Amino acid sequence: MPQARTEAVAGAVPNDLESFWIPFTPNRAFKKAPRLIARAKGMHYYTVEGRAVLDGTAGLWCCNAGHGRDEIVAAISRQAAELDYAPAFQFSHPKAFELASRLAALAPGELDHAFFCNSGSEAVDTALKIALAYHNVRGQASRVRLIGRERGYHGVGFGGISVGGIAPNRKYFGALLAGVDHLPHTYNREKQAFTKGEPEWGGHLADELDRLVALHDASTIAAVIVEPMAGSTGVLPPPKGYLERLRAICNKHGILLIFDEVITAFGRLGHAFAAERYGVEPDMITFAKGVTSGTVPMAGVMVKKGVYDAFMNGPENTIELFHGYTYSAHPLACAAALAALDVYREERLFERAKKLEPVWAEAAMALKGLPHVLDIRTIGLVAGIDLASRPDAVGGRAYEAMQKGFEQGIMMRITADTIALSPPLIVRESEISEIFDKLGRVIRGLG
Ligand code: PXG
Repeated sequence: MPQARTEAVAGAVPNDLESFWIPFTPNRAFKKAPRLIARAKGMHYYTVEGRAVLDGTAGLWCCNAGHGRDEIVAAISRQAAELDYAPAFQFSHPKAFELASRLAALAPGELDHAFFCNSGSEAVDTALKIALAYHNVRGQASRVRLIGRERGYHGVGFGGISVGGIAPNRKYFGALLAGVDHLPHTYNREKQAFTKGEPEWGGHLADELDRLVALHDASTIAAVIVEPMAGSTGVLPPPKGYLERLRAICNKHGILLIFDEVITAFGRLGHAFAAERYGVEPDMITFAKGVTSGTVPMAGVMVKKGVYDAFMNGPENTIELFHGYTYSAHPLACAAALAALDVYREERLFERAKKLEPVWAEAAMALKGLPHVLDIRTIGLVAGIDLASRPDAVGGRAYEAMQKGFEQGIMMRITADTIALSPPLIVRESEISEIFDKLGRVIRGLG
Protein backbone atom coordinates (compact mmCIF):
# COMPACT_ATOMS: atom_id res chain seq x y z
CA MET A 1 0.00 0.00 0.00
CA PRO A 2 2.75 2.56 0.71
CA GLN A 3 3.81 1.98 -2.89
CA ALA A 4 0.33 2.92 -4.17
CA ARG A 5 0.27 6.03 -2.04
CA THR A 6 3.60 7.22 -3.39
CA GLU A 7 2.44 6.72 -6.94
CA ALA A 8 -0.76 8.67 -6.33
CA VAL A 9 1.14 11.57 -4.79
CA ALA A 10 3.55 11.52 -7.70
CA GLY A 11 0.61 11.68 -10.09
CA ALA A 12 1.48 8.33 -11.66
CA VAL A 13 -2.20 7.40 -12.04
CA PRO A 14 -3.70 10.31 -13.95
CA ASN A 15 -7.37 10.20 -14.98
CA ASP A 16 -8.13 7.29 -12.67
CA LEU A 17 -11.87 7.49 -12.19
CA GLU A 18 -12.08 4.55 -9.81
CA SER A 19 -11.59 6.04 -6.35
CA PHE A 20 -14.33 8.66 -6.35
CA TRP A 21 -17.70 7.13 -5.35
CA ILE A 22 -20.05 9.55 -7.12
CA PRO A 23 -23.29 10.40 -5.27
CA PHE A 24 -26.75 9.60 -6.70
CA THR A 25 -25.14 8.39 -9.94
CA PRO A 26 -24.77 5.02 -11.65
CA ASN A 27 -21.00 4.85 -11.04
CA ARG A 28 -20.07 2.13 -13.52
CA ALA A 29 -21.97 3.67 -16.43
CA PHE A 30 -20.59 7.13 -15.61
CA LYS A 31 -17.00 5.91 -15.46
CA LYS A 32 -17.36 4.30 -18.89
CA ALA A 33 -18.64 7.56 -20.41
CA PRO A 34 -17.90 10.40 -17.97
CA ARG A 35 -19.52 13.81 -18.24
CA LEU A 36 -16.77 16.04 -16.88
CA ILE A 37 -17.15 19.77 -16.50
CA ALA A 38 -14.07 21.96 -16.27
CA ARG A 39 -15.28 25.57 -16.22
CA ALA A 40 -18.36 27.74 -16.03
CA LYS A 41 -19.22 31.34 -16.85
CA GLY A 42 -22.57 33.10 -16.94
CA MET A 43 -25.18 30.75 -18.40
CA HIS A 44 -22.69 28.14 -19.62
CA TYR A 45 -20.69 25.16 -18.51
CA TYR A 46 -17.62 24.08 -20.48
CA THR A 47 -16.63 20.42 -20.63
CA VAL A 48 -13.03 19.21 -20.23
CA GLU A 49 -12.94 19.08 -24.04
CA GLY A 50 -13.95 22.77 -24.12
CA ARG A 51 -17.51 22.28 -25.40
CA ALA A 52 -20.11 24.83 -24.17
CA VAL A 53 -23.24 23.47 -22.47
CA LEU A 54 -26.14 25.82 -21.71
CA ASP A 55 -27.04 25.47 -18.02
CA GLY A 56 -30.74 24.65 -17.87
CA THR A 57 -30.59 23.66 -14.20
CA ALA A 58 -28.51 26.28 -12.35
CA GLY A 59 -26.18 23.44 -11.43
CA LEU A 60 -28.37 21.48 -9.03
CA TRP A 61 -30.97 24.24 -8.55
CA CYS A 62 -28.38 26.44 -6.86
CA CYS A 63 -26.40 28.82 -9.11
CA ASN A 64 -29.20 31.38 -9.29
CA ALA A 65 -26.92 34.33 -10.12
CA GLY A 66 -25.21 32.43 -12.95
CA HIS A 67 -21.64 31.18 -12.94
CA GLY A 68 -18.32 32.83 -12.24
CA ARG A 69 -19.78 36.09 -10.95
CA ASP A 70 -16.83 38.44 -10.41
CA GLU A 71 -18.36 40.10 -7.33
CA ILE A 72 -18.89 36.77 -5.57
CA VAL A 73 -15.47 35.40 -6.57
CA ALA A 74 -13.79 38.54 -5.23
CA ALA A 75 -15.70 38.39 -1.94
CA ILE A 76 -14.71 34.76 -1.34
CA SER A 77 -11.12 35.46 -2.22
CA ARG A 78 -10.91 38.53 0.04
CA GLN A 79 -12.48 36.60 2.89
CA ALA A 80 -10.06 33.67 2.58
CA ALA A 81 -7.16 36.08 2.95
CA GLU A 82 -8.71 38.06 5.82
CA LEU A 83 -10.21 35.33 8.03
CA ASP A 84 -10.19 31.70 6.93
CA TYR A 85 -12.02 30.31 9.91
CA ALA A 86 -13.18 31.26 13.38
CA PRO A 87 -14.52 28.77 15.95
CA ALA A 88 -18.25 28.39 15.44
CA PHE A 89 -19.05 27.67 19.09
CA GLN A 90 -18.46 30.24 21.86
CA PHE A 91 -16.88 32.60 19.26
CA SER A 92 -18.08 34.06 16.00
CA HIS A 93 -17.22 36.67 13.39
CA PRO A 94 -18.97 39.84 12.17
CA LYS A 95 -20.18 38.56 8.79
CA ALA A 96 -22.24 35.79 10.44
CA PHE A 97 -24.33 38.44 12.21
CA GLU A 98 -24.50 40.64 9.13
CA LEU A 99 -25.78 37.75 7.04
CA ALA A 100 -28.34 36.66 9.64
CA SER A 101 -29.71 40.23 9.76
CA ARG A 102 -29.88 40.44 5.96
CA LEU A 103 -31.76 37.13 5.80
CA ALA A 104 -34.11 38.18 8.60
CA ALA A 105 -34.93 41.32 6.62
CA LEU A 106 -35.62 39.25 3.49
CA ALA A 107 -37.72 36.58 5.19
CA PRO A 108 -41.42 37.19 5.72
CA GLY A 109 -43.06 38.20 9.01
CA GLU A 110 -41.42 37.13 12.22
CA LEU A 111 -38.93 34.67 10.70
CA ASP A 112 -36.10 36.76 12.06
CA HIS A 113 -33.48 34.35 13.42
CA ALA A 114 -31.06 32.26 11.36
CA PHE A 115 -29.36 29.02 12.40
CA PHE A 116 -26.57 28.16 9.95
CA CYS A 117 -25.64 24.74 8.51
CA ASN A 118 -23.72 23.49 5.48
CA SER A 119 -26.24 21.55 3.41
CA GLY A 120 -29.95 21.29 2.89
CA SER A 121 -29.89 17.90 4.61
CA GLU A 122 -28.36 19.44 7.71
CA ALA A 123 -30.87 22.30 7.60
CA VAL A 124 -33.77 19.85 7.54
CA ASP A 125 -32.43 17.78 10.43
CA THR A 126 -31.76 21.03 12.31
CA ALA A 127 -35.33 22.25 11.81
CA LEU A 128 -36.78 18.91 12.93
CA LYS A 129 -34.56 18.93 16.04
CA ILE A 130 -35.52 22.53 16.86
CA ALA A 131 -39.20 21.54 16.54
CA LEU A 132 -38.82 18.63 18.96
CA ALA A 133 -36.73 20.67 21.40
CA TYR A 134 -39.16 23.62 21.20
CA HIS A 135 -42.06 21.54 22.47
CA ASN A 136 -39.75 19.98 25.05
CA VAL A 137 -38.64 23.31 26.54
CA ARG A 138 -42.27 24.44 26.68
CA GLY A 139 -43.25 21.39 28.72
CA GLN A 140 -44.94 19.51 25.86
CA ALA A 141 -42.47 16.65 25.51
CA SER A 142 -45.22 14.31 24.29
CA ARG A 143 -45.13 16.11 20.93
CA VAL A 144 -42.65 13.77 19.24
CA ARG A 145 -44.28 12.95 15.92
CA LEU A 146 -43.08 14.48 12.65
CA ILE A 147 -45.29 14.62 9.58
CA GLY A 148 -43.85 14.68 6.06
CA ARG A 149 -45.45 14.01 2.70
CA GLU A 150 -45.35 11.30 0.06
CA ARG A 151 -42.91 12.19 -2.75
CA GLY A 152 -41.26 14.79 -0.49
CA TYR A 153 -37.48 15.26 -0.64
CA HIS A 154 -35.77 16.62 2.44
CA GLY A 155 -32.19 15.55 1.88
CA VAL A 156 -30.43 12.44 3.00
CA GLY A 157 -29.95 12.69 6.77
CA PHE A 158 -31.90 10.20 8.87
CA GLY A 159 -34.44 12.88 9.79
CA GLY A 160 -34.80 13.99 6.19
CA ILE A 161 -35.31 10.52 4.73
CA SER A 162 -37.74 9.66 7.54
CA VAL A 163 -40.07 12.57 6.72
CA GLY A 164 -39.24 12.29 3.01
CA GLY A 165 -41.44 10.27 0.73
CA ILE A 166 -39.21 8.84 -2.00
CA ALA A 167 -39.03 5.06 -1.63
CA PRO A 168 -35.50 4.32 -2.95
CA ASN A 169 -34.06 6.98 -0.63
CA ARG A 170 -35.65 5.18 2.36
CA LYS A 171 -35.88 1.48 1.80
CA TYR A 172 -32.22 0.50 2.22
CA PHE A 173 -31.65 2.38 5.45
CA GLY A 174 -33.36 0.55 8.25
CA ALA A 175 -36.33 1.56 10.36
CA LEU A 176 -35.66 5.33 10.20
CA LEU A 177 -37.08 7.70 12.82
CA ALA A 178 -39.97 6.32 14.84
CA GLY A 179 -43.34 8.04 14.94
CA VAL A 180 -43.27 9.65 11.51
CA ASP A 181 -46.36 9.82 9.30
CA HIS A 182 -46.98 11.23 5.83
CA LEU A 183 -49.56 13.37 4.07
CA PRO A 184 -50.59 12.23 0.59
CA HIS A 185 -48.78 13.90 -2.32
CA THR A 186 -50.73 16.44 -4.33
CA TYR A 187 -50.31 15.20 -7.89
CA ASN A 188 -53.17 13.92 -10.03
CA ARG A 189 -52.48 13.84 -13.76
CA GLU A 190 -56.12 13.47 -14.73
CA LYS A 191 -57.07 16.64 -12.86
CA GLN A 192 -53.92 18.71 -13.33
CA ALA A 193 -52.15 17.86 -16.59
CA PHE A 194 -50.48 20.77 -18.45
CA THR A 195 -51.14 23.35 -15.75
CA LYS A 196 -49.14 26.56 -15.62
CA GLY A 197 -48.56 27.59 -12.02
CA GLU A 198 -50.66 26.31 -9.11
CA PRO A 199 -53.25 23.69 -10.10
CA GLU A 200 -56.91 24.36 -9.32
CA TRP A 201 -57.44 20.83 -8.05
CA GLY A 202 -55.97 19.45 -4.84
CA GLY A 203 -56.27 22.14 -2.14
CA HIS A 204 -58.54 19.80 -0.17
CA LEU A 205 -55.67 17.32 0.28
CA ALA A 206 -54.37 19.55 3.09
CA ASP A 207 -57.35 18.37 5.11
CA GLU A 208 -55.65 14.97 5.34
CA LEU A 209 -53.66 16.60 8.14
CA ASP A 210 -56.86 16.77 10.16
CA ARG A 211 -57.22 13.01 9.63
CA LEU A 212 -53.69 12.40 10.95
CA VAL A 213 -54.42 14.63 13.94
CA ALA A 214 -57.56 12.59 14.64
CA LEU A 215 -55.51 9.39 14.44
CA HIS A 216 -52.48 10.42 16.53
CA ASP A 217 -53.90 13.32 18.58
CA ALA A 218 -52.38 16.78 18.34
CA SER A 219 -50.65 16.31 21.70
CA THR A 220 -48.24 13.83 20.03
CA ILE A 221 -47.42 15.89 16.92
CA ALA A 222 -44.46 18.27 16.85
CA ALA A 223 -44.27 19.50 13.28
CA VAL A 224 -45.27 19.21 9.64
CA ILE A 225 -42.64 19.66 6.94
CA VAL A 226 -43.36 20.20 3.24
CA GLU A 227 -41.66 21.70 0.23
CA PRO A 228 -43.90 24.57 -0.98
CA MET A 229 -43.13 23.22 -4.46
CA ALA A 230 -41.87 19.64 -4.46
CA GLY A 231 -38.74 19.79 -6.62
CA SER A 232 -36.72 16.60 -6.62
CA THR A 233 -39.68 14.30 -7.13
CA GLY A 234 -40.35 15.98 -10.45
CA VAL A 235 -41.78 19.49 -9.92
CA LEU A 236 -45.14 19.51 -8.16
CA PRO A 237 -46.45 23.05 -7.61
CA PRO A 238 -48.82 23.38 -4.66
CA PRO A 239 -52.53 23.30 -5.50
CA LYS A 240 -54.37 26.57 -4.93
CA GLY A 241 -55.19 27.07 -1.26
CA TYR A 242 -53.24 23.99 -0.11
CA LEU A 243 -50.49 25.73 1.89
CA GLU A 244 -52.97 28.16 3.45
CA ARG A 245 -55.06 25.22 4.67
CA LEU A 246 -52.02 23.42 6.11
CA ARG A 247 -51.18 26.62 8.02
CA ALA A 248 -54.71 26.91 9.41
CA ILE A 249 -54.78 23.29 10.59
CA CYS A 250 -51.33 23.59 12.21
CA ASN A 251 -52.47 26.76 13.99
CA LYS A 252 -55.59 25.06 15.27
CA HIS A 253 -53.55 22.25 16.85
CA GLY A 254 -50.35 23.98 17.99
CA ILE A 255 -48.27 22.10 15.40
CA LEU A 256 -45.19 23.82 13.94
CA LEU A 257 -45.16 24.24 10.16
CA ILE A 258 -41.81 23.97 8.37
CA PHE A 259 -41.36 24.96 4.74
CA ASP A 260 -38.37 23.27 3.13
CA GLU A 261 -37.27 26.01 0.74
CA VAL A 262 -33.88 24.57 -0.18
CA ILE A 263 -34.94 24.84 -3.83
CA THR A 264 -37.63 27.52 -3.74
CA ALA A 265 -35.81 30.24 -1.78
CA PHE A 266 -33.75 32.98 -3.43
CA GLY A 267 -35.85 33.72 -6.45
CA ARG A 268 -36.77 30.39 -7.99
CA LEU A 269 -40.50 31.19 -7.70
CA GLY A 270 -40.09 34.94 -8.20
CA HIS A 271 -39.67 35.87 -4.53
CA ALA A 272 -36.97 35.74 -1.88
CA PHE A 273 -38.97 32.89 -0.32
CA ALA A 274 -41.93 30.93 -1.68
CA ALA A 275 -43.68 31.67 1.63
CA GLU A 276 -44.00 35.24 0.34
CA ARG A 277 -45.52 34.11 -2.96
CA TYR A 278 -48.24 32.26 -1.04
CA GLY A 279 -48.71 34.75 1.77
CA VAL A 280 -48.24 31.92 4.25
CA GLU A 281 -45.84 32.32 7.16
CA PRO A 282 -44.42 29.02 8.41
CA ASP A 283 -42.68 28.69 11.79
CA MET A 284 -39.40 27.72 10.16
CA ILE A 285 -37.92 27.83 6.67
CA THR A 286 -34.97 25.69 5.61
CA PHE A 287 -32.73 27.16 2.90
CA ALA A 288 -29.44 26.25 1.15
CA LYS A 289 -28.29 26.26 -2.49
CA GLY A 290 -29.16 29.76 -3.76
CA VAL A 291 -28.06 31.50 -0.55
CA THR A 292 -24.48 31.52 -1.92
CA SER A 293 -25.59 30.98 -5.53
CA GLY A 294 -24.01 27.55 -5.12
CA THR A 295 -20.47 28.90 -4.76
CA VAL A 296 -19.65 27.78 -1.20
CA PRO A 297 -21.67 25.19 0.73
CA MET A 298 -24.09 26.91 3.09
CA ALA A 299 -27.56 26.30 4.43
CA GLY A 300 -29.68 27.30 7.36
CA VAL A 301 -33.01 27.55 9.09
CA MET A 302 -34.99 30.77 9.47
CA VAL A 303 -36.79 30.54 12.79
CA LYS A 304 -39.80 32.52 13.96
CA LYS A 305 -39.24 34.89 16.84
CA GLY A 306 -41.60 33.01 19.17
CA VAL A 307 -39.77 29.72 18.62
CA TYR A 308 -36.36 31.28 19.27
CA ASP A 309 -37.66 33.12 22.33
CA ALA A 310 -38.97 29.88 23.86
CA PHE A 311 -35.34 28.74 24.18
CA MET A 312 -34.04 31.97 25.72
CA ASN A 313 -34.90 31.00 29.29
CA GLY A 314 -32.91 29.80 32.27
CA PRO A 315 -29.51 31.07 33.41
CA GLU A 316 -27.86 33.25 30.77
CA ASN A 317 -24.60 31.31 30.70
CA THR A 318 -26.14 27.96 29.77
CA ILE A 319 -26.28 26.65 26.20
CA GLU A 320 -29.86 26.93 24.93
CA LEU A 321 -29.63 24.44 22.05
CA PHE A 322 -27.20 21.53 22.01
CA HIS A 323 -26.73 21.55 18.27
CA GLY A 324 -24.41 23.02 15.65
CA TYR A 325 -21.63 22.28 13.17
CA THR A 326 -17.91 23.08 12.99
CA TYR A 327 -18.65 24.99 9.83
CA SER A 328 -21.90 26.72 10.84
CA ALA A 329 -21.63 30.25 9.36
CA HIS A 330 -18.21 29.55 7.84
CA PRO A 331 -16.58 32.90 6.96
CA LEU A 332 -16.16 31.99 3.27
CA ALA A 333 -19.80 30.95 3.03
CA CYS A 334 -20.96 34.15 4.76
CA ALA A 335 -18.88 36.29 2.42
CA ALA A 336 -20.23 34.40 -0.60
CA ALA A 337 -23.81 34.72 0.64
CA LEU A 338 -23.53 38.47 1.29
CA ALA A 339 -22.09 38.97 -2.19
CA ALA A 340 -24.79 36.76 -3.77
CA LEU A 341 -27.54 38.70 -1.96
CA ASP A 342 -26.00 41.92 -3.32
CA VAL A 343 -26.11 40.57 -6.86
CA TYR A 344 -29.72 39.41 -6.43
CA ARG A 345 -30.70 42.86 -5.15
CA GLU A 346 -28.73 44.97 -7.62
CA GLU A 347 -29.87 42.98 -10.65
CA ARG A 348 -33.39 42.50 -9.27
CA LEU A 349 -33.12 38.81 -10.12
CA PHE A 350 -36.14 37.67 -8.08
CA GLU A 351 -38.36 40.17 -9.90
CA ARG A 352 -36.73 39.08 -13.14
CA ALA A 353 -37.76 35.47 -12.47
CA LYS A 354 -41.30 36.64 -11.81
CA LYS A 355 -41.38 38.69 -15.02
CA LEU A 356 -40.05 35.82 -17.08
CA GLU A 357 -42.46 33.26 -15.58
CA PRO A 358 -45.13 33.58 -18.34
CA VAL A 359 -42.50 33.53 -21.11
CA TRP A 360 -40.91 30.45 -19.56
CA ALA A 361 -44.28 28.69 -19.11
CA GLU A 362 -45.30 29.41 -22.70
CA ALA A 363 -42.00 28.08 -24.08
CA ALA A 364 -42.23 24.91 -21.97
CA MET A 365 -45.84 24.23 -22.95
CA ALA A 366 -44.84 24.33 -26.63
CA LEU A 367 -43.48 20.80 -26.08
CA LYS A 368 -47.03 19.55 -25.53
CA GLY A 369 -47.93 17.06 -28.25
CA LEU A 370 -44.38 15.78 -28.81
CA PRO A 371 -43.94 12.01 -28.65
CA HIS A 372 -43.80 10.51 -25.12
CA VAL A 373 -44.78 13.79 -23.38
CA LEU A 374 -47.49 13.01 -20.78
CA ASP A 375 -47.51 16.21 -18.76
CA ILE A 376 -45.73 19.54 -18.38
CA ARG A 377 -45.80 21.57 -15.17
CA THR A 378 -44.35 25.05 -14.78
CA ILE A 379 -43.98 27.50 -11.93
CA GLY A 380 -41.57 30.41 -11.45
CA LEU A 381 -38.47 29.51 -13.45
CA VAL A 382 -39.07 25.76 -13.10
CA ALA A 383 -40.47 23.20 -15.48
CA GLY A 384 -41.16 19.48 -15.08
CA ILE A 385 -41.77 17.36 -18.16
CA ASP A 386 -43.06 13.79 -17.71
CA LEU A 387 -42.11 11.31 -20.41
CA ALA A 388 -43.85 7.97 -20.81
CA SER A 389 -41.70 5.23 -19.27
CA ARG A 390 -40.46 2.34 -21.36
CA PRO A 391 -42.34 -0.75 -20.23
CA ASP A 392 -39.18 -2.59 -19.21
CA ALA A 393 -37.04 0.28 -17.91
CA VAL A 394 -38.43 3.14 -15.82
CA GLY A 395 -36.08 6.10 -16.10
CA GLY A 396 -34.41 4.87 -19.29
CA ARG A 397 -36.03 7.38 -21.61
CA ALA A 398 -35.21 10.44 -19.49
CA TYR A 399 -31.67 9.16 -18.94
CA GLU A 400 -31.22 9.01 -22.71
CA ALA A 401 -32.64 12.53 -22.99
CA MET A 402 -30.18 13.82 -20.42
CA GLN A 403 -27.23 12.18 -22.18
CA LYS A 404 -28.28 13.38 -25.63
CA GLY A 405 -29.02 16.84 -24.26
CA PHE A 406 -25.53 17.07 -22.79
CA GLU A 407 -24.02 16.03 -26.14
CA GLN A 408 -26.12 18.67 -27.89
CA GLY A 409 -25.18 21.41 -25.46
CA ILE A 410 -27.93 21.58 -22.85
CA MET A 411 -27.81 20.60 -19.19
CA MET A 412 -30.99 19.10 -17.74
CA ARG A 413 -31.91 17.12 -14.60
CA ILE A 414 -33.86 13.92 -14.49
CA THR A 415 -35.72 11.93 -11.89
CA ALA A 416 -37.27 8.66 -13.05
CA ASP A 417 -38.79 9.72 -16.41
CA THR A 418 -39.31 13.36 -15.51
CA ILE A 419 -37.05 16.08 -16.89
CA ALA A 420 -36.60 19.08 -14.60
CA LEU A 421 -35.40 22.50 -15.74
CA SER A 422 -34.50 25.47 -13.53
CA PRO A 423 -32.04 27.85 -15.19
CA PRO A 424 -30.01 30.58 -13.48
CA LEU A 425 -32.24 33.63 -12.96
CA ILE A 426 -30.06 35.64 -15.36
CA VAL A 427 -31.42 33.56 -18.27
CA ARG A 428 -32.33 35.62 -21.36
CA GLU A 429 -35.44 35.09 -23.48
CA SER A 430 -33.26 33.87 -26.36
CA GLU A 431 -31.73 31.30 -24.03
CA ILE A 432 -35.17 30.16 -22.88
CA SER A 433 -35.99 29.53 -26.55
CA GLU A 434 -32.70 27.69 -26.99
CA ILE A 435 -33.35 25.44 -23.98
CA PHE A 436 -36.78 24.33 -25.20
CA ASP A 437 -35.80 24.14 -28.90
CA LYS A 438 -32.91 21.83 -28.04
CA LEU A 439 -35.02 19.81 -25.63
CA GLY A 440 -37.74 19.45 -28.28
CA ARG A 441 -35.18 18.13 -30.76
CA VAL A 442 -33.84 15.70 -28.15
CA ILE A 443 -37.35 14.43 -27.31
CA ARG A 444 -38.23 13.95 -30.98
CA GLY A 445 -35.09 11.81 -31.34
CA LEU A 446 -35.80 9.50 -28.39
CA GLY A 447 -36.52 5.82 -28.88
N1 PXG B 1 -34.50 19.78 0.86
C1 PXG B 1 -34.89 19.96 -0.40
C2 PXG B 1 -36.26 20.48 -0.69
C3 PXG B 1 -33.99 19.72 -1.45
O1 PXG B 1 -34.38 19.92 -2.71
C4 PXG B 1 -32.36 19.07 0.20
C5 PXG B 1 -33.29 19.33 1.17
C6 PXG B 1 -31.02 18.57 0.60
O2 PXG B 1 -30.02 19.48 0.33
P1 PXG B 1 -28.48 18.99 0.24
O3 PXG B 1 -27.75 20.29 0.21
O4 PXG B 1 -28.20 18.21 1.47
O5 PXG B 1 -28.36 18.18 -1.00
C7 PXG B 1 -32.70 19.27 -1.14
C8 PXG B 1 -31.69 18.97 -2.21
C9 PXG B 1 -32.50 17.29 -8.01
C10 PXG B 1 -31.68 17.52 -6.79
O6 PXG B 1 -31.95 17.15 -9.08
C11 PXG B 1 -32.26 18.12 -5.72
C12 PXG B 1 -31.53 18.31 -4.56
C13 PXG B 1 -30.22 17.92 -4.49
C14 PXG B 1 -29.63 17.32 -5.58
C15 PXG B 1 -30.36 17.11 -6.76
O7 PXG B 1 -33.73 17.28 -7.96
N2 PXG B 1 -32.18 18.89 -3.51
